Amino acid sequence: TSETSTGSSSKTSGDAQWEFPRDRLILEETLGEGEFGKVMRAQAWSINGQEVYSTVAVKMLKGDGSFSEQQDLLSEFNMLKEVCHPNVIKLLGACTQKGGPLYVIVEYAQFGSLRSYLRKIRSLGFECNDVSVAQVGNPMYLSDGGDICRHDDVQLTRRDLISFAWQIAKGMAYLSDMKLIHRDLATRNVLLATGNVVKISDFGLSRDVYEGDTYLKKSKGRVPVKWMAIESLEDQIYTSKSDVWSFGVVLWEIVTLGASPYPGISPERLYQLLKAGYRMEQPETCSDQLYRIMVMCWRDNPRNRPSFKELVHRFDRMLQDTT
Ligand code: ACK
Repeated sequence: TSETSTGSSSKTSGDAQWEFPRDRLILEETLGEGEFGKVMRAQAWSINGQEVYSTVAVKMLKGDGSFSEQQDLLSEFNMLKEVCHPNVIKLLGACTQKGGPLYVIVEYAQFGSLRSYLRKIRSLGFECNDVSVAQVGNPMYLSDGGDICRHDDVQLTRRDLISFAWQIAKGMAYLSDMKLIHRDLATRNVLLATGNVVKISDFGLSRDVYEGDTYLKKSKGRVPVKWMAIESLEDQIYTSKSDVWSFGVVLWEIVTLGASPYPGISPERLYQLLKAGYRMEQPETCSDQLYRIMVMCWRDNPRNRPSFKELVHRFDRMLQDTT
């Protein structure tokens, strides 16, 4: 059934269980495109076993794509076959047969990327007439547990922001248990679905951990410098603890409602600054407690950073304290 086909048993089975006929897919609008790839919203007929159209997201290359881009998309497809967690985007199928481009079909997340959602909230914040919202810009506004934005259909509280962090940590704890390293964790690669459920996405750069717990990147590709751990910048070493560093940057993006990290600092200069001990300062909107966690994620020695499991516990406690 389609229920069991979403499980993690595909390493031994072929792609047949994931193959979805192209003629049952109606591509609609482009949701976004990067340099090489693009994501489209589509309707898929009977992809869940029921005789209905479901809204899905389809990942594909732009144009033909080079060999390495094709490999990235295939590698993402292969990673997604292995994973099954509520906070990780779910693979629904793929069109891999010759006679058309490679399509990877995943669940559709209603609110798009967490980054664009946070930015939308920030821009609405200034328009909202709620008192706590009018205080956007006030250093305390994220520290009092109140509303950040209440605007027609959009409402966001400080608790929601902590819940985003908690859910991302849970998804990442699962991935690190699975010995998977994401390598490109950032709010642009986290999606927001109905019910404020967060889904980790964009596995194009992720790799299985082969030797020990370290992945050494062999070739130069796209590098998300401002999310990268100091050892990844220096020696191209990637572990779950370098994902933890990126998670610290994600926390910074969350509390600043989608700001761009290290404002005013060029990617070329960043490594030297980090090496000299520089770290992003506490955003005005960030509680001391949250900033302490960020700084722990950015410790020089990967072993001194918290694990995702520890982070889940910390956010669990914070959520209990913010009810
Ligand atoms: O912020 P957005 O609207 O949400 O723009 C990006 C864009 O595609 C490029 O990544 C959106 N996107 C990606 N995957 C999905 C998905 N599964 N569901 C909904 N939107 C998606 C993302």
